[in-house]
Amino acid sequence: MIGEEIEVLYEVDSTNEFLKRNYKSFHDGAIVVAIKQTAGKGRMGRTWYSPEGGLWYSVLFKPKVHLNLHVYTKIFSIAIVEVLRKLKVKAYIKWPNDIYYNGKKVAGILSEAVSVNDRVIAIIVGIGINVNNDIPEDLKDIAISLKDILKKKVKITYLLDTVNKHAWNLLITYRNETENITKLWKKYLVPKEGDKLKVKVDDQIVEGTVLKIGDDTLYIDVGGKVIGVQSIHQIVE
Ligand code: BT5
Repeated sequence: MIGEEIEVLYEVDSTNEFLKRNYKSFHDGAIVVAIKQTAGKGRMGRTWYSPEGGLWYSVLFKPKVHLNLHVYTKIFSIAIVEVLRKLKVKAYIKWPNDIYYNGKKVAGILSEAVSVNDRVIAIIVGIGINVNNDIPEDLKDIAISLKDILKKKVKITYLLDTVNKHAWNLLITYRNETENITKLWKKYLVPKEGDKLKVKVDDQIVEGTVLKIGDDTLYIDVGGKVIGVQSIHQIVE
């Protein structure tokens, strides 16, 4: 189960970092929730704004057989989107793993592996959802909270519980057929294969068509030449 063991911290630098330091003291499926993070982080050293009112937590996995890191990220992306859709929030996944609503980011996921002597011994999946927190002025164009979408507050414990239960069901159902997780992930994914995109390549904006979607790379046909896009931030539109 996810969340049978739970540690709630009022304030911590980052729940991912906390679990990296303390994973030995927790069992498989344990979660660490913070009321606020002082150094919440995104991918590639980016900052994740995490004041009181949001849902900021990390899940620890210590299975006998590890799945690829992407599988855990996809499972939580799908779980969050499906739980939000039940709340009538038409969320979608923006490649590779951001949760968006109407062009703005509602949630983000940061999965990390803990390795000892090149062997993965634990996986930490960090989840950040803007729930009842305000969005600061400098992020208002790109981020949104559930309370502003629904015009009312959402119970954080309900969200935590339903996302975890749903993620656990997906994991148990599909852990031996991860191609079905990818299929489900693609169902909610934007862009889709065949979509037209504008991409920034060497400071030039070029238009292309998505040929193939990979976990780390989008393959785009730009006038007959195939280019690989590594980060969503190269995508303009
Ligand atoms: C992510 O990174 O989207 C992963 C976020 C994971 C956060 C959770 S919270 C619990 C756990 N503990 C941690 O320390 N982290 C995890 P990325 O795709 O790199 O997006 C980062 C970018 O999103 C920033 O550069 C900002 O532009 C934007 N951003 C920052 N805070 C935001 C927020 N609260 N809501 C929406 N966008 C935000």
